[in-house]
Amino acid sequence: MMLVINVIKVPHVPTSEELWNAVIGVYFSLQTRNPSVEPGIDRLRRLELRRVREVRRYLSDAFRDVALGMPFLDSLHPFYRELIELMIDRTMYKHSLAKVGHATKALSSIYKDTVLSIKSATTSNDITRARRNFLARIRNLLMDLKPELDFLKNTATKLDKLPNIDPNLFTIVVSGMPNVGKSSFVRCVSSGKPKVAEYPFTTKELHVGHFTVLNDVKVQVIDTPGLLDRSLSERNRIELQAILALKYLARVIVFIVDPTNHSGYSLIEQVNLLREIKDNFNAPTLVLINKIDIAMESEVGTALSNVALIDNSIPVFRVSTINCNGCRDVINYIIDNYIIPMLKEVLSSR
Ligand SMILES: Nc1nc2c(ncn2[C@@H]2O[C@H](COP(=O)(O)OP(=O)(O)OP(=O)(O)O)[C@@H](O)[C@H]2O)c(=O)[nH]1
Ligand SMILES: [Mg+2]
Repeated sequence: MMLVINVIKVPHVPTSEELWNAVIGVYFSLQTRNPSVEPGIDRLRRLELRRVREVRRYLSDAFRDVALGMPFLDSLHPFYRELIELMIDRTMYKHSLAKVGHATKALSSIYKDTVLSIKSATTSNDITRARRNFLARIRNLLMDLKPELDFLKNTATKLDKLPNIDPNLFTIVVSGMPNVGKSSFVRCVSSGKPKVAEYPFTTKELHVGHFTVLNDVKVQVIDTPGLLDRSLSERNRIELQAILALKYLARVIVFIVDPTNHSGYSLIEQVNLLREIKDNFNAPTLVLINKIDIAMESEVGTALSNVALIDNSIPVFRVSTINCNGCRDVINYIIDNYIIPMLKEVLSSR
């Protein structure tokens, strides 16, 4: 069975310049140990051999840490794999890791050539020449890796900022069009504190919050960027993150509708999106009619009947996420109808 890795850990990725500075540091920090007893050339030879050996060890460790430390995409949970593929060019990623990995071979061959030159040196000038060649070749090797190391460093920075999502936890994914109150809902019901603002597309990436049930069962709530009413092929990278959360993480989908014209999106568009989500994802969906503090009764009524036209068995809640009214009822419903039954199932299968 393939091991699926759910947490993303990234190593420090040095730049070519950092590695070069470190090489110079390692090289010249080593000085001759017993200056007086050995004849000059032997002393120089021994010192030079130690220096190239240490540089080789330092660089091969650095290359290995990067090549093996960066995540292996095919071992990741598909949610993370596809999320990362939205952010970076997979081909360039694989090429960069392979090139850094292969640099160890080039390093070995530079090392072997240099050892031969140092061993066959008969004058101190020969040793100086061997050193100059060695450092020049190492510098070329490092500069040749510059685009790949820069790319991997940039990738590591992006991966480091990924939300800490655990695909194994019971997960509620909050979805809907922009500006309808998704982030406000997540703030009401979980530890997550995503930004709330009066303009659409405030949320541009996934945010995670948690709450606990029965003292120690951790539940994950994911805030997603708003989706527009359009087909999958037209969706941009920001929307696709929301799609991945719906596809791979959602055990329950909370779909928020703004029945007023406050969000800037019509009820028809929102209901079309709801239909699209119901058609494409299997997780049970709950609908929240939000902003009831400002909605007219007629607006709420129209929203309710349009939702019922899609599926009159969808559980619907009236809420106001600006002051969290009704939000606790939504969570209690999810706990009673989805989380407790899941826990009972887990216990009975033991
Ligand atoms: N009157 C009223 N305003 C609300 C309510 N819930 C949210 N808002 C306002 O609606 C705006 C959008 O809220 P957000 O929670 O940021 O909405 P969102 O769906 O996360 O928006 P995006 O991240 O842009 O997709 C903010 O100005 C909120 O204060 C509500 O229940 N009543
Ligand atoms: Mg938001």
